[in-house]
Amino acid sequence: MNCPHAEAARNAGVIAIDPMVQDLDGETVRLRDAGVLARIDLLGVPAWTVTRHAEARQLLVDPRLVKGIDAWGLWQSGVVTRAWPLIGMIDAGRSMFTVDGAEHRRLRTKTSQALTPRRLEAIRPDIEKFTDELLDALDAARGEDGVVDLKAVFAQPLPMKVVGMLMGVDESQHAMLTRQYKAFFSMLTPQDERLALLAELDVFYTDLVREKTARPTDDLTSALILAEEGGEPLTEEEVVGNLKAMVAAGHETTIGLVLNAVRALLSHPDQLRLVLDGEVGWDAVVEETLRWDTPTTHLLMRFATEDIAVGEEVIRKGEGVVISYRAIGRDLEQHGPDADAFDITRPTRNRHMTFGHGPHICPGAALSRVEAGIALPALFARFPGLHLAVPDEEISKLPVMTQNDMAAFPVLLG
Ligand code: STR
Repeated sequence: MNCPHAEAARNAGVIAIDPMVQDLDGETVRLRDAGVLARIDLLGVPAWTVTRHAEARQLLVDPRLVKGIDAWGLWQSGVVTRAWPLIGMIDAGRSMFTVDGAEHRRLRTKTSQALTPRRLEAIRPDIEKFTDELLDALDAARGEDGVVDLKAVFAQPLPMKVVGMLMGVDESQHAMLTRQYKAFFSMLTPQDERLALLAELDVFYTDLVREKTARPTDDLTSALILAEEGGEPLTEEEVVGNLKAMVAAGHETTIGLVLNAVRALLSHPDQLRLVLDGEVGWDAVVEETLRWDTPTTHLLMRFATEDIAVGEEVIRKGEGVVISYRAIGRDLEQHGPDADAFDITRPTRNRHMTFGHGPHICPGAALSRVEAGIALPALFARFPGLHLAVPDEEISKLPVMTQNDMAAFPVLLG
């Protein structure tokens, strides 16, 4: 029966997340105002989201919330299927991203060990070399009007080169991967195309894992294949799952970090001065950008295996919970009444939770800090007159629901 009143009552207080990302700041404030836990609608699918630092911190270590999609009531009942455009964010194959508990530790240990700050020192020179090459490419890519897209020529290829080198993905495949992930994340991609490209990527990664099984090299993919002494090796599916997660995560999120930092500095010249004069370090820029303009807007999803009370609300068994990192970064209780301001001198700038918390905390956090920590100072040293080629308001976001990504970032190199 068509009953508009019942429909309205059901929707009261539900915030529909805009797939076109037309007003990210407005949406973030609405989520924050809606409470610790907010009801959201993700393209017709209901979920909870946690919008506050303190409660997210608790939920992220709560073993009653799990990542495996089988615990989701809407999936069990067949309401959510592979036809839902966000399904690829959750049902991404068995990997450290989708498994909890002891099995999760088994899947994750080698990766997190390979990405410690100490181990990363070894690849710092490679990252510096990639950065220098891409700065040359930027110089050469200047159009007749002097405009160049900092995203396409610099911020996008750098993380791809780094994660490609780590995982042993040949350079010849980087452009293909960039294209596929762009289509994967975009809400404008029809779902059948998205499922087809995920299937193509599965074939690509499976072939890569078979090749590394036959001829191991010194990359992380080969290390994931080889068993620990006396330990159980990961299955092919598990290695493929981890590889997919690493490439997708390492690539997409770091683009956002680097570009959002540049954008924040160019639109806050006083802050840029502080760094260029050496009064505040680049690490402060990186941390404040992570807090203020998080690369990941919403992280999908965890599922309640029991009823979980949070403040006044109860997450029922089987319901899904999203972590809204952008809102969490703007938490007034955690960061003060000026949480919406970009301020690299803010005392709480390091006390953000943008990499998550608990067992699934981002294993690539140190890597992204190294990448941004090299890329940003090198960019401003090489092009001290760098500035936006269009007014800041004209930079458009990509229609990507979960990631904070822009379509292009036109700059003049000065
Ligand atoms: C993309 C599709 C895929 O094949 C595998 C994964 C697993 C890791 C996910 C990734 C996804 C999407 C972006 C994520 C990443 C982990 C970190 C990254 C969610 C679903 C973030 O944005 C934090």
